[in-house]
Amino acid sequence: MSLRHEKEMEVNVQVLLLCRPFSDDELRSKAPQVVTCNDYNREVAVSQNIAGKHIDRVFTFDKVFGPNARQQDLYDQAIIPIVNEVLEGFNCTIFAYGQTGTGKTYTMEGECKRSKSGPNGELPAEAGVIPRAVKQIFDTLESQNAEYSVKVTFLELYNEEITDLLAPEELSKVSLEDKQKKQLPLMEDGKGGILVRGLEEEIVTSEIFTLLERGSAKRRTAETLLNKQSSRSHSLFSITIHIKEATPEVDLAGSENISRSGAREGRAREAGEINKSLVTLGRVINALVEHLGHVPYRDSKLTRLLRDSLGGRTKTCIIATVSPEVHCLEETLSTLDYAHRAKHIKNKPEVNQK
Ligand code: ADP
Ligand code: ZZD
Repeated sequence: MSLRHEKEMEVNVQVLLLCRPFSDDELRSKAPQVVTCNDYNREVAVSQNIAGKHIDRVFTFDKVFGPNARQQDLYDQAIIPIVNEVLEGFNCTIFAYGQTGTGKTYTMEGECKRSKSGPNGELPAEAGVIPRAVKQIFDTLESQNAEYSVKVTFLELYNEEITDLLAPEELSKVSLEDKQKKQLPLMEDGKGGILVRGLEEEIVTSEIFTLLERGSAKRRTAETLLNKQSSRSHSLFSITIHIKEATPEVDLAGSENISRSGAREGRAREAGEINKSLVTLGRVINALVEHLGHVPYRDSKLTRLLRDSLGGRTKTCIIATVSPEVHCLEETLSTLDYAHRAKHIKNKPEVNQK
């Protein structure tokens, strides 16, 4: 197969479904389970019978992870291959979509619990996609003796405003007004891409965890200070890798890869307020699936940032998260419908070469 052919191949967005376990409280309240996962058949069933009203629906996804799946299962089965593609030169995006409280942050970031890491520098079992991907990237590059550089960015999008979660400290006691000056603009990069002007790009070594800590601490501070509801914020973490090939004949075959993770979203409307980014994301997916001529990427910052990931040249994996709980049923069905539609989006991944 020629390279040209390979370049023009369309691939579908990959969609994974993840159902979190019942929390201790939910277990105590003996809430009925309305979501049943069959990981092996990649199916998820939603069923409920009340007062003669039956809901019975089955959805199939590229992979299904039921409540017993561990962080490592998801990573080994679904994410390792994606990170390998990043290391081969593709741009890849992984993003989580689902109702608040269904595990987007848990999945993408994970939790540190008490122990900061396991024995001998291993990640804790509760580490999510981001720290595991970072580890895989450094482990691979180190084992290849490659000459490389790794840069990361971490931003938060809230109410159509972008804040840099890695910007140097001075934040703890800053006034609300000062912080609003820190909003960063989105700009076209002149090559059909998009960039966030003024975003801190940190060159990292494997000592990245101080940086992650800075990011999540800053997000927490901002949430408290500005009284933000995390249910309406989106976080985006990106990793860019440049690899210099060792072969002297080849002059600088570099590659630039971005692996993004957007987590955190919530109801489309809360207290009468519209989450513009989330609503637009829905419209973009709809336009792509229905092959409508106009795709309204430009209508929100989230969709501008994700433009290349939805119908562009990036390989994209969506992790849809749901709760097993009966009270979430309506939102669960809407997440499943939405995620299922997203399976039909096609991208045309291209390897970066420089
Ligand atoms: P979101 O980011 O979607 O709002 P969170 O990641 O904050 O949701 O998860 C909500 C709660 O559920 C947290 O207390 C988290 O620890 C727990 N949780 C989510 N997913 C899992 C899982 N797969 N296993 C165990 N606990 C989980
Ligand atoms: N989910 C936690 C952060 C939060 O909401 O604050 S967990 C992972 C990815 C990006 C940012 C932070 C993390 C996180 C962490 C917690 C505390 C200090 C540093 C980093 C984490 C969790 C498990 C393994 C590695 C990093």
